[in-house]
Amino acid sequence: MKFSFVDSSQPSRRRVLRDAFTLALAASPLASLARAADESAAASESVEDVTFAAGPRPLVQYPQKRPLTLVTTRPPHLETPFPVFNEGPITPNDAFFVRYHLANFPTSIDPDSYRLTIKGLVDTPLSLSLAELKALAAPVEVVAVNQCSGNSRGFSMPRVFGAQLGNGSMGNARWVGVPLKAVLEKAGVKAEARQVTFRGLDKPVLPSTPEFIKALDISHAMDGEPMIAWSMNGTDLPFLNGYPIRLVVPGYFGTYWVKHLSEIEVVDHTYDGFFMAKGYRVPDNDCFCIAPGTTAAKTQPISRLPVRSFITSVKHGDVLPLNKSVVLKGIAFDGGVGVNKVEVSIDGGKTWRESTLGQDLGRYSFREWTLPITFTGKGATPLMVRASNSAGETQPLQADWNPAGYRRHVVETTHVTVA
Ligand SMILES: Nc1nc2c(c(=O)[nH]1)N[C@H]1C(S)=C(S)[C@@H](COP(=O)(O)O)O[C@H]1N2
Ligand SMILES: [Mo]
Repeated sequence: MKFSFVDSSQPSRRRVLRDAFTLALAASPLASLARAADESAAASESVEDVTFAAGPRPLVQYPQKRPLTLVTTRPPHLETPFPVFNEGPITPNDAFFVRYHLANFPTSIDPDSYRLTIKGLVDTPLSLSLAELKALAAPVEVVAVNQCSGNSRGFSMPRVFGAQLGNGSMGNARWVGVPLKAVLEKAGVKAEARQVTFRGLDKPVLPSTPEFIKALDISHAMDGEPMIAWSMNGTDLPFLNGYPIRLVVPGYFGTYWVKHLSEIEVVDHTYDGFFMAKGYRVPDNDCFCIAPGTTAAKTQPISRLPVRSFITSVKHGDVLPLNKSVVLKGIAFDGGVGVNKVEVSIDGGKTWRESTLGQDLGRYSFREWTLPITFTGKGATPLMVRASNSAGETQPLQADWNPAGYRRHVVETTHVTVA
């Protein structure tokens, strides 16, 4: 690894702290980041065990992170190695996935001069320091899943364009911050407000590349749930997960969780920037899906997470013992209704056995499940897992398809052998 942490000539406690967030040499931060990732990808001998069309992918290590699965280098897209999800319902910060759209993302941030601007249709535009933001309201806490819209895209059949993501572009963390609502109320939202836009510090490299700006309806922005968070699992946000502050939108796909949040603007229209009007849209129908080769009559911005579940304790190709109890374990989650049932089938979906749900960390969190099974038949055995929520929503047995490979939530099947 070639990350060079800036050497401090006046080591005060604050300097040391700040330097921990300085990812690369100031002279050429982007170049050194890219080079480091390339070199470590090329030199890597550790290859994550994934079995899908994209083939095996190397592990790479970035600052504040353990080795993560490389999807793309410029900009970095790193996935959580899947076995991490078997370790507990909270994804550790150093294993949490990383995704950026724009190659020109910050590599050094000074918390003392950081400002969050609130402008547009407000009575009083604000420019808040981190201290002012933190003092603005009582902190709130939520355990919530951040899942990329394209998580699992690499399994789409027929295959779709875009980075071939495995199942590791998701994570569950405990977030602490202030409600977005409190900040907007402090500025005073004008009556004409329709949407609120969010922008972070990252910038396109080329002027022709659209900026990464996301929008929420004013009613959503003011409903008390979206949060401006500075803490993740009890500590500052890792740099690559949005230090020093990011938007957390519980129940919504990660695309709205703007990192290095620097500017909030209240607008009187439906914001039509690229990442709302063109990108991150799904077919506007009940399944958010179309037949491959057809075009959606109408689309809408992607929004809430559908119900999903995984087996984490066994992987494809594992050999499980005959006539001996094996405890299967996994995770399930949804967009905030709350998972109330996880079932497993070992006979191709003919019969289902209900698992025991683990600790409830809140309706936006991963929920662990366990199920002891004694296999009494030898040979190839498909393990299928299906979650439902208390609104009766469940997972389809056949994958819904859309051209961007978004929102995948088919019943997962893990192929094992009983011997
Ligand atoms: N500033 C900024 N915020 C961003 C993005 C980005 O490119 N720039 N990508 C979004 C997308 S698509 C996802 S999936 C999540 C990923 O969050 P993570 O990198 O903390 O895992 O960040 C979101 N916030
Ligand atoms: Mo994403």
